[in-house]
Amino acid sequence: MSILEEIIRNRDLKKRQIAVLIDPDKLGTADLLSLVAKIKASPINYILVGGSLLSSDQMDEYIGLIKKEISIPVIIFPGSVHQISHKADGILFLSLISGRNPEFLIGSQVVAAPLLRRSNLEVLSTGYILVDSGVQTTASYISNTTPLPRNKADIAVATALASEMIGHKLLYLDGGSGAKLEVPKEMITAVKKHIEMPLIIGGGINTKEKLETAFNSGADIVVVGTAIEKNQDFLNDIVEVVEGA
Ligand code: 1GP
Repeated sequence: MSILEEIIRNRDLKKRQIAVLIDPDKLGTADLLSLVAKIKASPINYILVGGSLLSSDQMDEYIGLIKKEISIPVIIFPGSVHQISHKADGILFLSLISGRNPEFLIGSQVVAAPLLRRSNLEVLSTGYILVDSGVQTTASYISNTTPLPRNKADIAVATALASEMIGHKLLYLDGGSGAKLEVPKEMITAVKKHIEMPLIIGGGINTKEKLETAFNSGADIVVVGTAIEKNQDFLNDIVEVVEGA
């Protein structure tokens, strides 16, 4: 089964799906291995690897280490073309549709496409919307784009509809890594009501309550990065929310 089929099947079964985001710059090998062991013993569905500003040139080695230990899909969440690794299972082929910077709408994708065609990576076409989260995030600064205003659910809906009409297969609403404020629940609910494709939510999810709210508002997958990076025991809270559904 492809990764997309797995996401859709879980969504149709109303399963709460979790993706743990790992930034190779922030997690050394020893911490990585202990985290992967914990993930292996949990119901986590996917591992995302990447970051908006990544200096590590060890993506292959890093992902190789993860793949050796675990069988759940490992998906690249790329900040740039340099983060493509053939060791992963798939890649979020992102188009930053909240922004108006052509480089992140189509430029990088053109450079990446021939590399991806030669790889075995599953390409997951994803409309990527950065939502204002109270502070400027690395993603918005590096991409030189303005995030979508957090009180404008109508703009989020229109953008999501355009994304679906263009043909994206997934929609990702992201406050950005370490977001001070998570994506508003009203925005998640409004977007969910208008689209068929699976909805991914991330950015600033660091409590059980926020995780629960994201799922109850309509998230099919929630991405958690910083909270686990700071405290791997947060995985226990995640398991409670996922299994308490
Ligand atoms: C960032 O959505 C991801 O792009 C995860 O965010 O690191 O805040 O969990 P956090």
